[in-house]
Amino acid sequence: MKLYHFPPSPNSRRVLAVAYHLGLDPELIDISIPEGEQMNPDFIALNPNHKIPTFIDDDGFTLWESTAIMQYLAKRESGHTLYSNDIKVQADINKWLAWNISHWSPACGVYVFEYLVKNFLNLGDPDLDALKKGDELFLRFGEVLDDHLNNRKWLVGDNVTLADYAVASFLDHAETAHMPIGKFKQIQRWYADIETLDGWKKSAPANFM
Ligand SMILES: N[C@@H](CCC(=O)N[C@@H](CS)C(=O)NCC(=O)O)C(=O)O
Repeated sequence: MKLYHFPPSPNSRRVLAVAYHLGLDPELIDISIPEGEQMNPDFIALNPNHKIPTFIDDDGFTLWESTAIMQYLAKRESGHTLYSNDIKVQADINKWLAWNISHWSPACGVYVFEYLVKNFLNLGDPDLDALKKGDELFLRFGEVLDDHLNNRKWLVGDNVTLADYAVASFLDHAETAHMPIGKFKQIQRWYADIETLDGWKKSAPANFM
């Protein structure tokens, strides 16, 4: 199996962490977003959105969208707790996956773009209006996450699931991207546990943006 990725990207990190958690070892193909490698016609033929992560299974089955790839890998493998077959537990995991796509990743993404991507690509100073909007989103949805984690080790049930990997994926950049995470003690405690997971450690990019 192959995974086209850009190592600092939270979108590819969550897929790689899940793959490693499951004991998989995909061939990694680096796509340098700053150098525009995602615009190569061969890559666009795989993913017309020209976005990483993009996954190809051993039989040629090709899939894009990080959440769909995580779900596919978890369904493909057995003997793990990442994606329960119980319909209510799975629905709960799906709820957090959808929440991550709709609310949490866009909130975290503001800081990553304004502080890291712009710096990396020489796109100028952070936009204060964008950061103000980011603060509104981050504080609003961060409170939901922090409250939920109170007295819970993981987001759903007693074991780490896809929900944890998905929601955690931007937080590696929390400090360098100046996310206002300071007041969210439960998120910090939970993320410290994520950082102890073998799949998370093994998927860490060698260099940050
Ligand atoms: N919803 C997508 C988002 C993927 C995404 O935004 N990837 C970015 C890097 S973080 C990308 O490839 N951007 C290149 C482009 O849009 O041309 C997913 O979860 O897989």
